[in-house]
Amino acid sequence: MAESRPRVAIIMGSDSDLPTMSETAKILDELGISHVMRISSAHRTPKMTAALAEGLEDAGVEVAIVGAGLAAHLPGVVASFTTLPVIGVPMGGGGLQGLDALYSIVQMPAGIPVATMSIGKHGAKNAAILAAQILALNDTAVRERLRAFRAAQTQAVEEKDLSLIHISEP
Ligand code: RP5
Repeated sequence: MAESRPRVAIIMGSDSDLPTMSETAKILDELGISHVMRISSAHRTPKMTAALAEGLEDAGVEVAIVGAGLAAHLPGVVASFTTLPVIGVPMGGGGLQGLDALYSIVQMPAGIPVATMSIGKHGAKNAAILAAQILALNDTAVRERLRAFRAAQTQAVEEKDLSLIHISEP
């Protein structure tokens, strides 16, 4: 990354979350946003999680994106140790196909919000875009890159539509 200071921290509960949370990193790379990835568990390494979350602001991080599965307490625990915006990503899979993680992350009690995304890779991608939108409030370069990202997305759909019309012609 061009900047050494990570603007976004991607934290996940286990390395088994990496295939999903890598999607977050890919979009942040595309948008030119510096980030750091960490593994820390709310249940297996609670002290490490507290220290990590407490140190985010001093490290210059502006947004935390936190992914976890099953009884997914990690996003809420991170949020309890920082006033930075925290975006939660529920992992899919498990016995309840990610519904357990979704409910664990989204049902935060008043006072400690977590902006909860959809389950799995869609949520992981949207977490990166939402983080970029937060940073874009005070960063015109990020805003411009977001606009270009949207325009490319629109163009890709239009091109697919055109190719479909072409294939369907007699
Ligand atoms: C959660 O438990 C992690 O976020 C992960 O999604 C889930 C399972 O972890 P592993 O047993 O695969 O390490 O804490």
